[in-house]
Amino acid sequence: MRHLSYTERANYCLSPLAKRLLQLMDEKQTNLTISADVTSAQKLLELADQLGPEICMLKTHIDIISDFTPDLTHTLRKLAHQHHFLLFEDRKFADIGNTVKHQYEGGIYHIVDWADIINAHSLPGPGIVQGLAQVGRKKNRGLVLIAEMSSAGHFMNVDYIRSTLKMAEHTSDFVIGFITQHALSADPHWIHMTPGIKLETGKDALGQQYITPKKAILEHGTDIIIVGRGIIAATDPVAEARKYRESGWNAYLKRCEK
Ligand code: S5P
Repeated sequence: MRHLSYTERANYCLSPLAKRLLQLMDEKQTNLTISADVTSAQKLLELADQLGPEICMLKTHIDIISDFTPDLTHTLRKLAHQHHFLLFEDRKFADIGNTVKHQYEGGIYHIVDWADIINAHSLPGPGIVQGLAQVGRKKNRGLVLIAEMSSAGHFMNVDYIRSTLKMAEHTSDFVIGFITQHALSADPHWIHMTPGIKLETGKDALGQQYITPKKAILEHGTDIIIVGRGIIAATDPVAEARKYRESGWNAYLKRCEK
């Protein structure tokens, strides 16, 4: 069977946000997400502005910013609108439903007010999805469940991954897909996002493991490449982002031909 394009797959989505993301990728011709893991607000905004035209999503770790003010997330939203990308806060929620509701909505960061997408571990069971959905659904947000990590020695075995997919299946109007190294399902509405990406395979000193964009998309069947240091630590992040963008996009085009 021919692989469907992102736009064709958008028709199968119950979540309006998943639909938007799939359409945006084809319109903009990019399946690249930048992981903007920097600690200063100014640096984050610079990256968002410079790399905005190249990406479908900007992934943040808002709690590593040392000079956070609400102005940062207002400006990020403006840049997301201007350059046509979505904001993904990599919060990795991992608690009971009632606690994650507060963490998502309140505190200093008010994540639900600015992040289109958040992620969570499936480990606590379905309550975590229900809690986040109570906050995020009314704002048309989307949740990505972490099924399989990129780090060496993680405990996410085949049963865990399978159970994560099963848990998501009950809430596909809010859960839009997975953080994973391999596609989990052929259902066209699920969006599979892969971190641990570099143009050359390898690892870092703390257990991170890298595969190439081509391997993730063509061999492992995933949809979005998430790249951090491969781009942001380069001397010319824009030129480097274009290389990743091209590599990820060509792999997708090739997959569509199959
Ligand atoms: O399994 C995972 C899941 C995530 S979200 N492995 C990861 O590395 N991540 C995140 O992706 C991680 O928190 C970091 O923000 C980014 C990878 O960064 P890089 O510099 O190694 O590309």
